[in-house]
Amino acid sequence: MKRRTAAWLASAAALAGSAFIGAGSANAQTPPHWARLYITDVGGGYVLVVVDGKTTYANAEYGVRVMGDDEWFDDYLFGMGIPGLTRTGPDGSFNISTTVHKSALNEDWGGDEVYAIADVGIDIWSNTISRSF
Ligand SMILES: [Ca+2]
Ligand SMILES: [Ca+2]
Repeated sequence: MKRRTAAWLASAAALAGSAFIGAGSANAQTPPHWARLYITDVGGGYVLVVVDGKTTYANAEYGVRVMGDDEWFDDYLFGMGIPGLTRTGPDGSFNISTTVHKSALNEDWGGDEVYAIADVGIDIWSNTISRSF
């Protein structure tokens, strides 16, 4: 019985391994829509928040919501972009930034998990940055 469990575990691990390789090669393809969040200290308690990405929508209006990830309800922290004015480029790419005080990203007790949603008609989720702001 023990031996059988070990064999099962080994094949499960092998499956997990191949699934991981599969996911890796899928990621090698550039997805049609993506967004990336960057947060950089600029001194005096302020940080530069940059969101860039790419969509298939050219010259499309968009806005960005910077969010705090929580177990039950994610908090809206602040927005970026001017309605009607902020648009993607002719190739569907976008890049937006703002400088805020760190306290704007201090979304809960202890460590904070911050991500962005670029709204281009569809919502594009960014990576999450975990840090204590
Ligand atoms: Ca949180
Ligand atoms: Ca915090």
